[in-house]
Amino acid sequence: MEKQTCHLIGAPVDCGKARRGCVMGPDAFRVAGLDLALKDLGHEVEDWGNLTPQTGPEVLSSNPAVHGLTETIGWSAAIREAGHAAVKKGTPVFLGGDHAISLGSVAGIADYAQEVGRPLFLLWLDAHTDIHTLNTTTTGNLHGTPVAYAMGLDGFEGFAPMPKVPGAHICYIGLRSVDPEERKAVAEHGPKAIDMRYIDEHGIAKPLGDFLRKVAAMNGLLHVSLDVDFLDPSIAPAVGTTVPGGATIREAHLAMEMICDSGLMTSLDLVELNPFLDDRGRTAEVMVDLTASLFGRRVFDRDTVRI
Ligand code: EXY
Ligand code: MN
Ligand code: MN
Ligand code: MN
Repeated sequence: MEKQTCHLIGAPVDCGKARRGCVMGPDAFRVAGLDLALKDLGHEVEDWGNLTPQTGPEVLSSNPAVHGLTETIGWSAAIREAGHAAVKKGTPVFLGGDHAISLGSVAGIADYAQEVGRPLFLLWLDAHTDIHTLNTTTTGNLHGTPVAYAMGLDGFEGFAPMPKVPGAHICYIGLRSVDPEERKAVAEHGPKAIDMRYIDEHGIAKPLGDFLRKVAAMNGLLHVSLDVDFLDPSIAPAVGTTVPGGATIREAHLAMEMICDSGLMTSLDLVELNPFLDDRGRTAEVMVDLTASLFGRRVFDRDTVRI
C-alpha cells in the first residue's frame, strides 16, 4: 500500500455505557506498540495525544434511561473537530474509548466528505448494530447509537446536525446481538447486515468484497469502525460487551488484508478496548496486529505466493 501519514487521535471516552475502563484504551494501544507497528510498515505517525471533551450547557433527554448525554455531546464535538482537521492531512486513526467516539469521528469525516463532494461509506465491524436513537435505547448506553446518528435518524437533540450517511452506504459485518428496535431500524433504513451465520455459511470475503467494490465504483471515502467485540471473546476478552461466536483471528485478518488491498480506507476507529478486563495485554496486541494488517503487514505479497 502507499505510504500514509497516520494521525493517532486519542479519544478516551468512557461515558457511553456503565462499565468503566475504556478511558485507558488509547494508552493501551500505545503501550502495545501501535505507532511502532505502523512505522515498521513505512508509514509516518503523528500522535495527537488524548483529546478532552468540549464543555457546554447541560442537555437532558426525555428518555430517563439515557445517561452521560452532556459529556458525550462534548466529546463528539471535540472528536469531530479533530477528525475533520486530521483527514485533511492524512489518515485519522481514532483510539477509543467506547463506541460513542464514533458520534464524533464519523461526523468529522462526513463534514470532509461533503466538502470534497465524495460519498462516505461506513464499514461497521461489530457484534452489535449500534443503531438505537435516544428514544429507542432501553439501556441508555450511548455507545449503542452512533449508526443512527450518522444516518440522521430523529432523537439526537443536543447533538450538532451532521451530513447524513445513507443506509445503503453502510455495511455491518459480525452481527450477533441486535435488539428488537434495532432490527426494525435495520430493516427500514437498509444497511447491509452481515451476521455471523452468513459468515459461517459463506465466509467473510464475499460480502466484504461486494461492499468494497461498491465503495470503489462510487469513488467513496471509507470509514472503518472496528469494535473489539467483532472478535470472538476467546481471542479478545478485553471488552465489556463480549458476545460468543465472533470472528476468528483469521476471519478478522482476512478482512483487514482485503480492506488494505482495496486501498479505500480513509479513516479508522479502534473502539471498546477495556484494558481493565484484559489478559496480560493480549487483546490490545491483537488489535495492534489487526491494524498492522490493515496498513499492509503481510506474510507474502500475493504475487510471491505460489499455488
Ligand atoms: N444494543 C445494546 C444496547 O443498546 O445497550 C448493546 C450495545 C452495545 C454497543 C457496543 C458497542 O457495540
Ligand atoms: Mn459497537
Ligand atoms: Mn459492539
Ligand atoms: Mn439496547
